[in-house]
Amino acid sequence: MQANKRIVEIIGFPMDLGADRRGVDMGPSALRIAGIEKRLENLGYDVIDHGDLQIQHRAQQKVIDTKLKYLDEIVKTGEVLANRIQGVLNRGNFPLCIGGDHSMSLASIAGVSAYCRDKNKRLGVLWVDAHPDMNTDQTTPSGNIHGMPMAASLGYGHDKLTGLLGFSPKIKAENCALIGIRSIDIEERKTIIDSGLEVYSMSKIDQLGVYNIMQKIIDKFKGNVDHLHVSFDVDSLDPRFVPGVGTPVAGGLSYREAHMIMESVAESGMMCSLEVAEVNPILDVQNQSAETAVEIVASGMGQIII
Ligand code: 4U7
Ligand code: MN
Ligand code: MN
Ligand code: MN
Repeated sequence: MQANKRIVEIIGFPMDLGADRRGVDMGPSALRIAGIEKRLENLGYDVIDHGDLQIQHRAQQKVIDTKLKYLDEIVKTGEVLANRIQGVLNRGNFPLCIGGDHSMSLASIAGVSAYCRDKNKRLGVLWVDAHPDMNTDQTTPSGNIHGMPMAASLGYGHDKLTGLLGFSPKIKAENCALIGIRSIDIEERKTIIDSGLEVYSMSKIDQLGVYNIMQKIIDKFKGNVDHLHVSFDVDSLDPRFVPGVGTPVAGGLSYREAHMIMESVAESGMMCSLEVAEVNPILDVQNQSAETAVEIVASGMGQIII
């Protein structure tokens, strides 16, 4: 976090059209109930919460392409979100997007990337997730767009997704790092290899430890990136601690490992935008997953920095 950016603008994106399992549209609400605003205020930020963007309900929609479910509404609302984020950054403030399923990232990264293009800044992305989200309409086993945002941001996939805001790619693979990964689809793997993305799987975390990996990632970003965007999918955490997520996968980050990732981010001082995706209150127990997500945001925003 840069010292001159003291205003955090929260944008809620109650999107659930990108996923099959229902309930992530209530994620923004759960994060607010878990006290996200107060938590940031306690860290010394001024917080403006813009409420939620309007998204058409599933009941008002039809699936036209089973390989790209709800494409049109995701693109339409994504454009609105992308423009909003650009606005926040142009005001010199810090955007915090709260979702919603991870198809949100198509838009948030598009907005951040457009801003970076204007300002001649090099964009880097840290992707914290159980999944690489590197599917395209050609490889997807589900047709769910929340499995595609990383691919689309790198320029893989359907034109309507890659072409958001009229340019592609939004990011360069060499300026990205993925961590927490433990569920990769067969065809998706090929796109990952083709892209050259740096993927730190759970297995790599077992071998090297989160701290060492994060030092490596931050070192790389330090030389090559001016604006670091962090995309945090809460299913990166182990479902034992965080049951309220869209797509739970066993064997995830421990509570402390997740914090260590975000504490390293905070320590680097490089993060200029953040999003939290896939909180699912329907599967949660007394809002504990949303509470954990809020704690993790606080770590990323400098909670432990004295
Ligand atoms: B999330 C999946 F097949 N890969 O594409 C797919 F396993 O944003 C899951 O990371 C995607 O939660 C998960 O549907 C998307 C599936
Ligand atoms: Mn307030
Ligand atoms: Mn994801
Ligand atoms: Mn995921």
